[in-house]
Amino acid sequence: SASCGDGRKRRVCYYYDPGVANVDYGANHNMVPRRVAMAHALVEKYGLLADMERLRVRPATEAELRAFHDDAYVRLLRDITPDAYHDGDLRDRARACGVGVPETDETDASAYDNPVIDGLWDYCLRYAGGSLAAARALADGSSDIAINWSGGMHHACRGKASGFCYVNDIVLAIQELLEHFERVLYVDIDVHHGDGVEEHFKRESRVMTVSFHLYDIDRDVKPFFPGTGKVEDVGEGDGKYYTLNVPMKAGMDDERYQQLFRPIMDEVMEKFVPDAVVLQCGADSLYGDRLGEFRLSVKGHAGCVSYLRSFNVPLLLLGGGGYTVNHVASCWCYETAVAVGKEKEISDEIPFHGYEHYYRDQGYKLHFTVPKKNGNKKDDLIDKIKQDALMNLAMLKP
Ligand code: V1S
Ligand code: CA
Ligand code: ZN
Repeated sequence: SASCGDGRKRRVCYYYDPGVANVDYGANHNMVPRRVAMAHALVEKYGLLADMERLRVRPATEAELRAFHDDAYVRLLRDITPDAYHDGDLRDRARACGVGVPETDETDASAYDNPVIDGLWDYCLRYAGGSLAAARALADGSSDIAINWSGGMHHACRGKASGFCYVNDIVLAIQELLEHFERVLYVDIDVHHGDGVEEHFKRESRVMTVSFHLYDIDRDVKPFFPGTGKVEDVGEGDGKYYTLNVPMKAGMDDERYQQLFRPIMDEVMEKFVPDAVVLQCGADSLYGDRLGEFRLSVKGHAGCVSYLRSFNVPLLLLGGGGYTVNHVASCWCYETAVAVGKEKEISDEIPFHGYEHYYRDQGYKLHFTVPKKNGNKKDDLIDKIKQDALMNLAMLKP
């Protein structure tokens, strides 16, 4: 039984399968699924499992994946293994689907975004199965909040892997929610644009997608991945204005992020009135991330979770990016505590849990510190982004 600031209890269910934490993208790869095992070990040691129901679920089925992904791609994911990749035909099929090593370089499979990894199929079925089960727990009314930190793979397309994502568990979960709820809101606080989810629902008025991300076309080298998500992209046809993009500059801190997040989400909640909310909690928007360039603290990031939780609408919490693994684990553990309403009760001292050595640089504390940056506090850009976003929202029928 979880109580919280607003005094209301939430029934929380939680999916964790060690099978999704033990896959290896390769030695040089930024994506380290072990971060989910680290988050889980903290959740367990802080005693949070007692406040949640643990989801034990079967992996997704091929048929379930085909609710979004095309047949040939599903077959490819099923058939491809590091060994089978030597087969010329399979290799060509894999490359056509964004999986494996591009033509130019045969030597270092680990240096590419979506490598052919051991246990790939099993990994995909399990993290997708977790998100589907979590969606069902909300749909059947048995939970108020459902959590799958191994999900949130927002870049995967119908027939193509992209940005470390093979199967788009978010699209699958939203489709499941649409069977039971009239309107579903998707919110994405990963530092990258949630392009795969947006693309699929951009013509749909029953799903509103909102992504906050780093977007910088004025870069000298190349745009920040994936290069999409400008504020002018608002959806199409019936779905026009049911897509909202909030592009931000590098260096966003807690204060400025919340200056955008809260008023924008207030307006979205008032205009769209969702029956369920899916929050992709990509932790690469935290300070010190190996890929991201924002400066959020764990509390700043978790502020988004507690804010959306306070609307008392069924809430699905998913993972996503996050490449400084100790920060990621701190963040998702703390957000689990927010979900059950115990964030005030968990100690800042990292308990012994087998991964404590990762926390040496942050003094074995759960919360790392974000150094203050001296600079212009008054930031006109924030007002401009906020105005642009609110103008798009004003076009939504109330
Ligand atoms: N930024 C970035 C980045 N870094 C890598 C990378 C680094 C080392 C490796 F061994 C393998 C890959 N890839 C990228 C980006 C993809 C970022 C994906 C973010 C995913 C998410 O957090 O939103 C959700 C889980 N890829 C690119 O920039 C593409 C390339 C254009 C450049 C890098 N090469 C390796 C592929 C093509
Ligand atoms: Ca995002
Ligand atoms: Zn990301």
